[in-house]
Amino acid sequence: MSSFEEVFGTTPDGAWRAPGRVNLIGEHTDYNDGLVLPIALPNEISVTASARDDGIVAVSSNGQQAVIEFALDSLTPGSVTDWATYPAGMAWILRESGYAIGGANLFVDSDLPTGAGLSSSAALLCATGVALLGLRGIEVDPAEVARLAQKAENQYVGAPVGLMDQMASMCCTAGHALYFDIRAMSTTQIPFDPEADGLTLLVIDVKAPHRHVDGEYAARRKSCENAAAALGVPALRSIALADLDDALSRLSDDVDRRRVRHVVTEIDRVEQAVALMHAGRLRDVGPLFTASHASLRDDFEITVPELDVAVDTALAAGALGARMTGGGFGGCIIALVETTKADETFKAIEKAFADHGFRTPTSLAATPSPGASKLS
Ligand code: GAF
Repeated sequence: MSSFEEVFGTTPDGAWRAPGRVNLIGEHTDYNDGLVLPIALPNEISVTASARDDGIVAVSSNGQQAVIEFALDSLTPGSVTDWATYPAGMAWILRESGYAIGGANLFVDSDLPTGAGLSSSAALLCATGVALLGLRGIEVDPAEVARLAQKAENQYVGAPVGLMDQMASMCCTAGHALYFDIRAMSTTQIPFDPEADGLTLLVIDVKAPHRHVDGEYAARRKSCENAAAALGVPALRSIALADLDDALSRLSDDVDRRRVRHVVTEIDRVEQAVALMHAGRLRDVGPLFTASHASLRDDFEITVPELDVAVDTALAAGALGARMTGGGFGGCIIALVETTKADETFKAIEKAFADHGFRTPTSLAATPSPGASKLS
């Protein structure tokens, strides 16, 4: 354990935080101009910071003695590597976008698991962004910080991600899911309180080993873009569910056809889920989760055995619905269960994992939490 004071030998000017997320439904739809429905988690990344007047940013994190330093003036994509590429990328995009940030000492702490598909990258970018801006008293709309964080991840880190994770980290509110329409760039806060209905949203990290996540993500995105171009639309969002069969008949590539079917049906499932939540019918959202998982497994082909076993076991234990959440190829599942069955559902998954020789899964609290803010 270390602290800002131990590492930098001075007192901080303030501390800022940004949370991770789980997406309730709407997977791999964001980069298709679609709809998503994430909640922010209580797990978050904090950045404790002080301003410096020499144009240098120094970053350190809990558990690491090393301090990594870079000069704001000489930042270019690729110039800072390892985990510090995220704070460097955020500093770079803020400067490129004309924000008068200056040098800083940044101490990063986290209770958000990395590599679990809970968007720790977006949380680190957003926490760094609000800290660097906050140190200079610069006020920026949260959705704009999210957009800058996405640009940093796309252009500095080199990951072709969509805008869902950053928006969740910046714009979620406690007790709500964030209904985000990417094409319209509009957000609506949807009350989400499973406990009030006697329900629990289980979030289970299946601890699957990393399997070529980045390349597969880029390949899915490319496939969607190729299909949109072949269909003569700006993005797959433009294909209505009623026109899906016609669109599929115009595509020659079977893989592209299945990718398109996932995206178009998934966007429709988000709309159905939101309508059911508005109508107070949360239990009826369960089957949409399960249909989403089947689509991600069979058409989008981004599940792994751990995710499928966890979902199948949750359903066999009586879950109302379950699905993988996030980018895929590992990470977490969510399962909507009667609260009275939450413990036995998790135990059933633990047993199934032991039987399959998988790593031991862990569960997280899924309390819908607020987006990024100043801590002190
Ligand atoms: C990852 C990406 F970062 C998001 O933009 C989104 O595409 C998600 O995978 C899949 O829905 O988290």
